[in-house]
Amino acid sequence: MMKAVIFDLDGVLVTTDNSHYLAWKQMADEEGIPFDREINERLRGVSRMESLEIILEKAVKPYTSEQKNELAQRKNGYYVQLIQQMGEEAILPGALDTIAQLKEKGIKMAIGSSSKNAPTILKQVGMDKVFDAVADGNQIKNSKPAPDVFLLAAELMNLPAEDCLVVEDADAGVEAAINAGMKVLAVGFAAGNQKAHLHADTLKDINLAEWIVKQQ
Ligand code: B16
Ligand code: MG
Repeated sequence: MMKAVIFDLDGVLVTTDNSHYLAWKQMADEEGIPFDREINERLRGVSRMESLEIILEKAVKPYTSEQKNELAQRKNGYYVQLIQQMGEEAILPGALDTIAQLKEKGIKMAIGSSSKNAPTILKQVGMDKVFDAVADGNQIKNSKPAPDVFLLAAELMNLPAEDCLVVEDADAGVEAAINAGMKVLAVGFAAGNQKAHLHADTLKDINLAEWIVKQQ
């Protein structure tokens, strides 16, 4: 029985994607590595170090693991500066209404994000007290498309995987939800993903609470 929704954070509830792009772009420009919005699309839902590896495919010189750590840290410094200026305006269309409707129907909610900055982001947008559980990049070893972050979110809510629906904007995240044995609503950049069970451009375009109640 469907009892809970696990939200991805970046690109589903909040729009941090441009800040990720700007921070990677600054680091890549400093290093003389070609980087554009097309390459940036491949980083959606992917962990920080795996994102760096994708960016380094275009690098002309090899980097040691120490240097790679420095590049990732440098990017994160730029990113944290950007998200510290962020507020409620970063919340995506339909997110607050969907959360309110789910709460009203007594449906549990969690975060399942690859980001190690998830707690900061939730605080910045005033959502730090909203969720029954937060599973993020700080608590897991294998990032999406591995199912770990969603399985952890379900475990933290004391629910089996099959009782949870994931909302994702990344193909890697849709894959992760399926690998976890969960249903998935694909939104935003993943809205066309045919592996997902439900599709919507934004959370504004679907009544998720109603859909879940119908499954119960
Ligand atoms: P950080 P999500 C993901 O968040 C982003 O989509 C992805 O672009 C980013 O590289 C990843 O978090 C790691 O973020 O560097 O802050 O740990 O979409 O899973 O909420
Ligand atoms: Mg995302």
